[in-house]
Formats: sequence, C-alpha cells, structure tokens
Amino acid sequence: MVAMFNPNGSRKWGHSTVETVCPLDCPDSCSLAVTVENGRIVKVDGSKRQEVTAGYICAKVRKFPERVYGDARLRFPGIRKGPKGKGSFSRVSWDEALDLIASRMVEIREKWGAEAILPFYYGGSNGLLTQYTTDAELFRGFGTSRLDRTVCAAPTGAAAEAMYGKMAGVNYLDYVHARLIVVWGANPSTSGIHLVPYIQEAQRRGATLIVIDPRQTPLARRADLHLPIRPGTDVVVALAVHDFLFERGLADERFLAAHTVGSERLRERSAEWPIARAAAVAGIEASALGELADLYAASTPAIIRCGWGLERNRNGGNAALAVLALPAVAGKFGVRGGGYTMSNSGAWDFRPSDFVRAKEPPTRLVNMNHLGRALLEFDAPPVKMLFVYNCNPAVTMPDQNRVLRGLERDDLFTVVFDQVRTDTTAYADVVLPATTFLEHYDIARSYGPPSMQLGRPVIDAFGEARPNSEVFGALARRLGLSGVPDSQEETLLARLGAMPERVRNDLVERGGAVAECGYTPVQFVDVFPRTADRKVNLFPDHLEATGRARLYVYEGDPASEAYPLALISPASDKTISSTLGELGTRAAALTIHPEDAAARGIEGDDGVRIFNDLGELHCAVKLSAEVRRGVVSLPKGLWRKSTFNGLTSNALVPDSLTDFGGGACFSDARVEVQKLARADWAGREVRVWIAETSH
Ligand SMILES: Nc1nc2c(c(=O)[nH]1)N[C@H]1C(S)=C(S)[C@@H](COP(=O)(O)OP(=O)(O)OC[C@H]3O[C@@H](n4cnc5c(=O)[nH]c(N)nc54)[C@H](O)[C@@H]3O)O[C@H]1N2
Ligand SMILES: Nc1nc2c(c(=O)[nH]1)N[C@H]1C(S)=C(S)[C@@H](COP(=O)(O)OP(=O)(O)OC[C@H]3O[C@@H](n4cnc5c(=O)[nH]c(N)nc54)[C@H](O)[C@@H]3O)O[C@H]1N2
Ligand code: SF4
Ligand SMILES: [Mo]
Repeated sequence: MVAMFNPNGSRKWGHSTVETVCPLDCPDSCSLAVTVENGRIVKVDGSKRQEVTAGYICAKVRKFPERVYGDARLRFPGIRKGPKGKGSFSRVSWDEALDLIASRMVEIREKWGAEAILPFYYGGSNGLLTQYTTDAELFRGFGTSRLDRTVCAAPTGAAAEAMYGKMAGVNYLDYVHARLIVVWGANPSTSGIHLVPYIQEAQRRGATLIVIDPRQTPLARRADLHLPIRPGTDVVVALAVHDFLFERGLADERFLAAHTVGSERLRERSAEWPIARAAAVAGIEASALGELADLYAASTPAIIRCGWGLERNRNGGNAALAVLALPAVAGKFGVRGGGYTMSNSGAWDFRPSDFVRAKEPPTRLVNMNHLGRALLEFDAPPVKMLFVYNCNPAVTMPDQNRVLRGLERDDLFTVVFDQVRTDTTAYADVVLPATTFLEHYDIARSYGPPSMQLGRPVIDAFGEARPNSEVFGALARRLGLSGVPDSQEETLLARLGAMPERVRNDLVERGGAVAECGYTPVQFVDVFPRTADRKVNLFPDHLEATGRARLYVYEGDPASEAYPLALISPASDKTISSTLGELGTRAAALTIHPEDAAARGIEGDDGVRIFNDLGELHCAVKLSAEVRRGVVSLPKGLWRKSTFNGLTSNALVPDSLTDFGGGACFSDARVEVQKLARADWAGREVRVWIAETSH
C-alpha cells in the first residue's frame, strides 16, 4: 500500500530523480529533487514543487550525501567498551542492543521507578514521524519522566500563544507587498534563506528595510536602518515604540477597541520607556530609535519578521510580547504585506502530540535546559537512564561543563540514537544507528512558509540504520506495550489517518505533494487570533504565574565588571544547530570588535581564552566591526573538535531560564576575553582537535 507514496524509491539500478522534502530544523522546509544512480545518491537539489523553494536550496543540504556516506556515519548498534567520553564500541546485533535496553528499563523501573528514565530529544529531525509517534507511545506507556522541550522557541511560542493563539503569520510570498520590513532578531541570510529574495524584491519596489540585531548581518548591510542593540534589550526598544505610538496619538484606537484586550496596561508599562531612556539601555542612538518609531508609525503595509535571536535571554519572553504587540497597537493588520511572521508550526489545526494514543502520565517534567542539573542533582528518583535521540546535548544545551559531568556518571545508563558519531554518542553505553531523511518516510510541516510535505526514502537504509518509529516500536513490543506499530509504514498510515482530510488528500493524492503551499493569509482578513475570545491579548497576565516575569518589565543586563562582554552564538551557514558539524574542517573563531580587541592587546592571528565562572574556552579570533562593541560572537552548533580545548560556547552559557516559557538564555553568557599565550595553544590539545577536523 505504501508503495504508492514511493513510485521511484530505493531503486537498485538505473537513474532516477525522486521528489522529497528537507525536514531539518529550518523554517523553509524545501521541496527536494534527489538524483539516485544505481541505488546511490548523487545529487540533492531544490525542486520547484513548493513555490518558495523555487528550485534552489542551501549549500548545507546539497552536501548531505557526504553525511549519508561519510566516515562519521554509524553503521551498527554498539556497546561501550572504553571509558565514557571516548566513544569506542563493540558491534552488537539490534536484538542484543534492544534486549539490553529493555532489560535495563525494567530493572530501573523496579528499583527506582520509571521516572528515573529520561527521554531526551529535540529538533534533529523536525518531521511528524520522527517524534511524537512510537517514541511517545513507549515513554508515556512506560511512565518515564517527561521532557519540557524548551531549548528553542519556548518564550516566543508562549508569547505568540498567549497573545494570538498562534495565528498564522504572513507568508514569505507576501513580503513583496510591504512598504516597510523590520527584521527583528532574525538572520534569514543564514537561517531561512528563501525569505531573502522576497525582501530584496520589496526593496526594489521601494520598501524600507530595518534590521535590529547586535551584529551587522548581511541584511543589516543592505538595510536603510540598522539598530545594533545590546543583546537582551529588545523589550525596551519595542516598548519605546509603543510609548511613541500612544503618546503621539498614533495608536490605532479603533483596532485596539475592537480586537484587543489589555492595551491600557501595556500603555502604562510602555510609559516607563521614553525613547531616550530605552536607547541608552540598548546602547544605540536615540535618533535611530526615533527613526524606527517614526517609520513604523508612518508606513503601511509594514511587516515584522520576528526571529529567535531576541528570545535567548532573561528578557526573551517579554521581548517577544512587546514586538508581537506592535502591529496591533500601530494598526498594521488587515492588508496584504502587513502584520508579522513568527513560527508557523502552531498555525495548523492540530498538534503532533494530539496523535499519540497513550495518555500523557503526570510524571516528573524536566526542563531540558536543566539537563546538567537533572543528571547531577535530581534525586527522588535520580536519573538512571538517559535516552537521547534527535538531539546532541553534549554540545547544544546550556552549561556544557555540567552536562558533560553528568554524562560522565558511571551509574548512568545512556542510550544515544543518532545518524553519525557525535560528541554525545561518545558518552553512550549503547549507541544505535538511525536512518537519515533520505532513507525513511517523514511528514515535514514547515514553520516558515505554510506547507506540509511527504518525505520518502530515496535509498535503502545505510548499514543497519533504522528509522525512529521502528526502533521505539520494537522496544515497546519488548516491554509488553500493546498496539504500538513497529513498522514505519504502519506509523505513516496511522498519522495520515489522523490528519484533517484535506491535508491527507493533498499529501497522498498528489503523490506526496504540498499541502497549503500557496496559502497566503492576510492577518485579520483571512486568519484571526485563536484565543478564547478571538481577541489579541496584549496583557496576558496568566504568563506572570508561569514564570518569574512581570509583563513588559526589563530585568537588566547580567554583565559585571569581571565579565563585561556579551557572548552570542548565532546560527552559522555550516550547520543546522550541530547537525552536519561532522563535516566541519575549520577551527572556530571568536568575532570581536577591533576596539575591544585592542583594549585587550589581542591581534588577528592570536588565540583567545574566553572565560567566566562557568568555564573557559580556547579558540582562534577574528577582528571585525560586524559585531558591536561589548559583544563577541561564536557560531552556534560547534562540535568539541572546533575549539582548542574541546568546549563550545555553551560552556559559558548559564542554565538560567527566560522570564517565562522556561527558555534557554544562550545570549546571557557574559565573559571576559584574554589573549592566549602561544605556548598554551601550540600544545597537544590543539593538534588533537585540529587534526580531527581535517578529514
Ligand atoms: N544555517 C542554519 N539555519 C538555521 C539554523 C542553523 O543552526 N543554521 N537553526 C535553525 C533553528 S533551530 C532556528 S531556532 C532558527 C533561528 O533563526 P534566527 O532567529 O534567524 O537565527 P539566530 O542566529 O538564532 O538569531 C538571529 C539573529 O539574532 C541576533 N541576536 C542575538 N541576540 C540578540 C538579541 O538579544 N536581540 C536581537 N534583536 N538580536 C539578537 C543574532 O546576531 C542573529 O543574527 O534558524 C534555523 N535555521
Ligand atoms: N550556544 C547556543 N546553543 C544553542 C543555540 C544557540 O543559539 N546558541 N540554539 C539552540 C537551538 S535554536 C536549538 S533548536 C538547539 C538544537 O539542538 P539539538 O536538538 O541538539 O539539535 P542538533 O544539534 O541538530 O542535533 C540533532 C541530532 O539529531 C540527529 N538526528 C537527526 N535526525 C534523526 C532521526 O531521524 N533519528 C535520530 N535518532 N536522530 C536524528 C542528528 O544527527 C543530530 O546529531 O540548539 C540550541 N543550542
Ligand atoms: S536546511 Fe533549510 S534551506 Fe537548506 S534545504 Fe533544508 S529547508 Fe532548505
Ligand atoms: Mo532552534
């Protein structure tokens, strides 16, 4: 039956081009054309099936065959044979590996209770079949601890949910109609490349472009106005625009009365932030902030592309609220090319977790940003088994040193299920090989331009790799949980069966084509808030109860005299989070403003030591005014091999949480930087890390 989805797949001989989709954690969800020759992938490229993809994709995924067939790929299940962290394994069969995991799960449940097992997963593969299917049936059915998946989009998601009920955002296609585009804490030139041509076309048609980012991103260079604010100050910048709108009588009182609640309380809080005060806190010229307010008030259609850069700090939830409130207060909805774009993943009429049959048990909920604490400090019960999939927490979670100390625990049984050998698999007791999206079925739901597409295997599974759905299904069967499918085809059919009929038909009848692709809703014409009263909640005070936040209140900057520099870690064009980092061949460099470097006697060919009370990191340095003074930047997604001493920026990131939403505070790392004596980085460590990168 499933063959119908896969007319060309896994062909052993001959040449074919198969249509599928990229499910990586990127907003674009490109439609792909994959060329296969004699059962081997020879080319991955964009297809035109999805309008926004328009036949081109990023360089990362064009290189994906190097990952599929690369040296780092896991071929077989393995059991640890050396110390934790070393990553050496003896090959075992799937049956041996799964029997061992199942028997450990039973033993742990008997001795400590099932809550001593912690599943740990995130967006490695963002599809609807690679998570919330048999994995959820297994872990819910067994009664393990639950994971609060907060590492990304937690504060922005909480804000968008509370304020708008995650109303659908503006499609990329509609950006050409805007007269003003504000790119706020987003860097689409790297992190969602298909938006860029629409912004450029709007500019050709005369639109004004404003970028709000501590770095001079490629779009900031082409913008009419760039506000290089200090990280974590977005909330006061947005409140100053609100204050300007309210005080000058430029707020859209008719819209506020008809479609919102809470504007008076927002107005009170924004009154604290006149432009001069906000500009001083944000470290920008008051005139530039005034210009933002003026232009935003005066331009229609005006659109805000809100990214995730603004959420990754202690003020991140309030920043998202204050930014998303702007189109409501300024009356920017109701026209094509006006409104906002945030994540669209919540814009569908269902949530993936709705499809899980097993009820969610009321077990311990662990905030994933506290992984290190969970492993080292939790008792009642302690974490005795960690089951990692779709995630690389040894490098991607806050407070890396604490995470690594936790992973080193001898009495912790760690399973890591991944496609390649990563910094996390090095700590596994059992390692399991996963298929890539070119070897299994998936359903990719975009969080950028609204689309849903069927992904299908274009080659046979590499080595003994297996899809998530089958592995968790097989474990469920061993543990006596009934009714859990253990083939990916069954999982696919069950998911399709649970989808709204229109979406299912699009996916199936058009041979796995695109549902909703050309859907270009105008906010407040075609789509409305999905809050209980259908209004925009400008002061969702229930959020105050869920975090430590007071709404629209700025919590200050964590900088100190000892650690004055803000370290940020924006997305890089080499990796998607840490995925594809195995192909990296260059040592990472810290970008620092030339004046900050000069003040510390640092020159371009030096090594640097970046440090705070949590740890220190040694790496190369790049002097550039693309970061503002007081801010330093290292790429997101680094592997341990990328730096001289085997740590990533997360070694300097506190595991404190955002004002609400429980999010990660990656941009709250405050550090000092010193020149590294050459002798320090000409040592053995350097050779090891650099040598490993040069395959
Ligand atoms: N190539 C590539 N693409 C990706 C990813 C990747 O790793 N690589 N990751 C994917 C994922 S998981 C996500 S969540 C998205 C993220 O997509 P984006 O939000 O676009 O990416 P980021 O790089 O996290 O942050 C965007 C910008 O915010 C800036 N920034 C940092 N701190 C602040 C701040 O406090 N305020 C403001 N205004 N700006 C700030 C950074 O300098 C950066 O340029 O991208 C996805 N796409
Ligand atoms: N310093 C700093 N750290 C950050 C961020 C930052 O801005 N700064 N950004 C954060 C953000 S936005 C995010 S989203 C997180 C992401 O962090 P993670 O969730 O850890 O994502 P990845 O690093 O991409 O790791 C995903 C892993 O899943 C594996 N995988 C992919 N598909 C499958 C599959 O089908 N089955 C199995 N079993 N495995 C699979 C991949 O091979 C990869 O190793 O990182 C966060 N970390
Ligand atoms: S990572 Fe993003 S841009 Fe690259 S192919 Fe996938 S969806 Fe497209
Ligand atoms: Mo993310």
